[in-house]
Amino acid sequence: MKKALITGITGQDGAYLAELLLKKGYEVHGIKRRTSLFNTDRIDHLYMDPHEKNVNMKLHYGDLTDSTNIIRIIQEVQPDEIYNLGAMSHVKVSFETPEYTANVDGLGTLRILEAVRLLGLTEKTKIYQASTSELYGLVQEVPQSEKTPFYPRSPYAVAKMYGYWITVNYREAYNMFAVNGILFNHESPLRGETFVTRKITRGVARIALGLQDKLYLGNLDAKRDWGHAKDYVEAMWLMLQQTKPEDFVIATGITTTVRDFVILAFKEVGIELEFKGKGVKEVAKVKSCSNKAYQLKKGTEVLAVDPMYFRPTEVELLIGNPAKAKKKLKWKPQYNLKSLVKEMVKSDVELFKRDEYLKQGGHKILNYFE
Ligand code: NDP
Ligand code: GDR
Repeated sequence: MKKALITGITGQDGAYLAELLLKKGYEVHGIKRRTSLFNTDRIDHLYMDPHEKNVNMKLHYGDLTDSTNIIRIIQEVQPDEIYNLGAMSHVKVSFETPEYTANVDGLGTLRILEAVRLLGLTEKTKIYQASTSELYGLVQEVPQSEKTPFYPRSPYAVAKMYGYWITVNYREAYNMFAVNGILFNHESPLRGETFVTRKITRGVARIALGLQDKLYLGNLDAKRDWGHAKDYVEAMWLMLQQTKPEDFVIATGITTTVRDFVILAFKEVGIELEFKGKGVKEVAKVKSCSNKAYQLKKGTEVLAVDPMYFRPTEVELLIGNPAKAKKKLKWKPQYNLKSLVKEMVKSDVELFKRDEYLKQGGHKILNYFE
């Protein structure tokens, strides 16, 4: 039985990857942080009682900022594969916590590589590093491929750039099987609530159900190449099954503005929008609402721009070229943007029906603006 160790197992990708590896018959180990409240919601359905026999999923307390902890866990587990997904992954927040982001996302990667080397596991353990399309930052060329030069535009991207190069360096210096997946944005119903797609689908669900009046967003002109996390974790696994360690871009090859994502998401609940104004004055109003269950009148303002969500430096355009992954990994995504948006909106409508019942019962329902 192969053993895999996943850092960031409690995150969006960690949850999908753990599920995939368990299905493939792996023994899965994950590193979770100690938090004052439980943080395992995304993987609770995979939980196995450690008191039972034949448990093939195990969680270890740890943190990417603690070398002693990383070395001990890797020594204990002796993994065949490590997926380094743990990170402070929010671009806007990285401007507020730049040093911590560098420590986790940059040095954290070094700690994993160095632990494998020090423990003499370089021939046994393959390493996947969660690199990102944010490395491309300020547009140098489109579509972006494995050969496109990097120009990072945030403390997050700069930290990930260190992670990228230290992975390449350990591969070349110590002959390790260590690879970068340069993944473009990927989303799902498990996406963190403050990333733009999930913020939009939650907002759409809450507005339709009468729990929220308006959605406030930042840059509506930003363009992203959005795929589904379920498809993207499959690509991570494929990269570690190759005979030669190589870096790969994973993307759909299609780019969409934030504004168009908003339009698609509202359409899923039968609401057509019309946009008015420009820049910080831009708003979206209801043009029509075909779903009788939702009481939204024509002309209701459901979206406004709030500059507090603008970034000091922005990544305006991402569009990836996944040709190498399609050819060498034979990677075939199952989702497109429409099916992704449909699944996310449906899931959030179901989720917030619970709040609707609570509201009907007289409970105060919080607004979620972050
Ligand atoms: P999430 O933010 O959903 O998950 C991040 C995970 O990292 C969580 O499990 C989190 O734990 C954990 N983590 C955070 N800080 C630490 C730390 N100091 N030590 C150990 N673990 C930590 O991210 P995603 O699942 O979306 O992304 C997975 C990885 O892929 C990240 O590295 C991200 O930067 C990268 N990436 C993501 C893309 C995307 O579009 N989703 C695209 C390209 C790259 P906790 O639950 O306790 O917060
Ligand atoms: P990104 O994702 O920065 O691409 O990083 P995010 O969803 O945060 O932003 C995408 C684009 O939307 C614009 N935007 C807003 N973003 C947020 N979060 N909130 C808003 O209200 C809002 N309004 C407009 C942003 O300015 C941006 O242009 C994600 C993360 O998962 C990274 O970890 C990963 O590496 C990259 O994707 C690829």
